[in-house]
Formats: sequence, C-alpha cells, structure tokens
Amino acid sequence: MVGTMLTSETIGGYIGGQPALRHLVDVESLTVDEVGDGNLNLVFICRDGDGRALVLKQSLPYVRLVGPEWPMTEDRAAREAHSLRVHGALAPEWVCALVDYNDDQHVLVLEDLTDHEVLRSRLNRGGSHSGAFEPMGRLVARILAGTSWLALGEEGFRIQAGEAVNTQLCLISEELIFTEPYLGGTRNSVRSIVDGQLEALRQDAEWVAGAMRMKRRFLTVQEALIHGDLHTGSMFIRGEAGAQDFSVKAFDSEFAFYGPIGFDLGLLWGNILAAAARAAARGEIERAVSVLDEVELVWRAFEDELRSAWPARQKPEQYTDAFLESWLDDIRDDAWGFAGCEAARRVIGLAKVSDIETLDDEEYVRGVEIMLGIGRSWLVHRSRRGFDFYRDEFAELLLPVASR
Ligand code: SR1
Ligand code: MG
Repeated sequence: MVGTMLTSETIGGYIGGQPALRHLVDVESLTVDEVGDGNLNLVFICRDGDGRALVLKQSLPYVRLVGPEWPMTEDRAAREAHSLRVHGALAPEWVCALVDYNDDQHVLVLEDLTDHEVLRSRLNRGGSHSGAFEPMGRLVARILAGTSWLALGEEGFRIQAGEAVNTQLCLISEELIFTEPYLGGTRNSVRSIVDGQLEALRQDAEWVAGAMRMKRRFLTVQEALIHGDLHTGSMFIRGEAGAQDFSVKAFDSEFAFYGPIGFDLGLLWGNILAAAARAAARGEIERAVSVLDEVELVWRAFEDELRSAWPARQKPEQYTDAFLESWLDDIRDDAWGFAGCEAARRVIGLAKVSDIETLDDEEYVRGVEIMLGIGRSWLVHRSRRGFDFYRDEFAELLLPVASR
C-alpha cells in the first residue's frame, strides 16, 4: 500500500494515532527535525518537552538522492525492519534497536541514538577511530553464525533466504557497485583533474574482469542475511574506546538480503580505505597508517567471533574444522574483491563519499590515486596478497612521488 509521506507538521498526529507509540512521547510538546542525509529516505527526530525522543524513518516511493524520476519500492522498509530484528536478536549491543514498524506506511521507529554521531562524520573531522571497527567485525560473524544454514538447517535456511529477497535494492548495488564504474554510465562523474587516472583504469582488462567476477559472487552466493550496506555512514559511535559510554551500532540495513558475507566485510574495508586515503591526502601520515590497520582488525575480530561460535553449528560431522578453514579463506578472498569494488565506486559512481569529496583539488588527486590504486590491487589480487603486502603498498603511496 502506498502510504502518505510524513512531514514535520503531520508527524505528531501520526505518533498520536499509534497505540504503540503515543505513550512514549508527549505529542503536545513535540519538536520535529527532519535530518535524513542518506540517499533514500526521510528521517525525523521527534523530541518532547521532557527530552524523550523517537526517531522515525519513512521510505519514499523513489530515491531521495535523485528524485521521483527514479522510483523505488517502499518495501525496503520491511527489509530493514526484518534485518534489524534478526541482527538485533543476535547482537543487541551493536545494532540499532527497532521500536516499532508500520508496514502500511513504511515507517520504522528506531532507538534514539542522538547521543551518537555517524562514524564517517567523526572520521572526517579527524576524530578517533580506535575501537570503532572491531565490533562490526564481530557483528558480521554473529550474523553469519546466526543466519546461515549452519544455524537454521538447510531447509529453514532456504525458506529464510526466499523471504528476504530484496530485488530492487540489490539491483542498485549491481549497477552502482559492479557495473557503471567499470563499463561507464551517465551517473558516473569525477573532477576533470583525475580524468587521466580513470581513463587508464578503464583500459585495464584485469580490473574490469575482477569487478565482473565480484558481481557474479554478489549475484550467486547466498550465505547469510547480510546487512548489505555496512559502511561508515551506516555506523553510529559514541564516546572513546575504553570509556564506559563507548558504543558502536550499525543501522540502515534496508539493503539486507541473503548474500555473500564477504560483502559486509568488504564494504567496511573499502570505507576504511576512504578514511585512510583522506588522512593521507591531507598529509596526516601517521593517522592514515593507523586507520588502514583497522582493515586487519576487522578481519581478526570477525575470525575470532566466528571461531567462538563454531562449536554450536549444526551437523558438525559434515562441516568439519577443515571446512571452516577453507570457508574463511573464501570469505577473505571475497572481502578483498568487494572492498576493491567499493573503493572504486565511492570515487567514480553515483553515491560518492564525503571523505574524498570534501578534499580540495590537490588533496583530491592524492585521495583518488589511493582509492583507485589500492582498490584496484585489492580487487585484482584479492587473497593472493595479504595484509602485510597491502599495508606496504599503501605506505609506498604515502611517499613523495619522486622517492617511490
Ligand atoms: C541510490 S542509493 C545509493 C547508495 O546509497 C546507499 O547507502 C547505498 O550505498 C547505495 O549504493
Ligand atoms: Mg543508506
């Protein structure tokens, strides 16, 4: 059903009409801010005179970034509600809680995380990354351990995967992440000062074939109910690592579907690279190196959490310890490939990242060189190279051009 679009003026009436919500805030004293800065939806923060708040998110029948000329199913709100419930049950400490979901009007009511900030914003202003990514590596492992066939059994797994089909949102990813940056498209753009870099890449058959390989993996691997868009703009953070109020939470999982778990890890890695490239481009060399170290920390956390969950799997006589080792190898290989695609698309494609876009021209050229250069290497070599190799390759790009 096509619902009515909420506005700051109508939202009090909406909350007042919902038995599950009207006791949570005082609608008479409500102040409402529309704060949606993502690419797709409306987001309202509704706070009453006593400071109690609800966060409402409504999916529009089109892509907000582009406008009504790009229609988009509002069912993505149901995909998000479902994944928030499932992921939240597996890792309540690392997932934004869903308070309520109205399927008729495609409205999610979310935990008030207004005391957190979006991780990308923190990183862009030079804030601490310490401890920010490890919980996400653990979350991805919990998702894998809790939604794969090893948890649900083979029949239950197929049923869950069938119910989580998310065709239109997957199509966005197929086009924006795996097709247009490599084969061209009217939605691509870069500043003209890097046209030469892009032109050289487009002639690179290995790079294009690598991306098509990852598109095949994205289309055909059905492993777990993945988040589907796990980047630094889909993470909230509060406080500093080690402090009592430190908190990291994933949100915005409307791209969720049963897909390759390496995609969630790869998107994290690609966005860690964006933050590292930003620091490098601005001459913050130490920070750049320590941000990039988060790539390996994510992997170690993921691996550690998955190994801890491993004894509880179904059918251990079939899925042996040797199977786990080869599965981990496959996941890491996928993660490198997906990370390489994410790095390229966040520079070239429609949905760019502020880490790079807010750089001045001179910094931008350096940032793009790192995103496209390291991204290419990750995509083409994947697990044929390792963390140390990629760290060294990144460090090499930090040297002045004359001394490379
Ligand atoms: C049209 S949607 C563009 C991008 O925004 C989302 O956050 C996803 O990353 C998607 O690819
Ligand atoms: Mg989003």
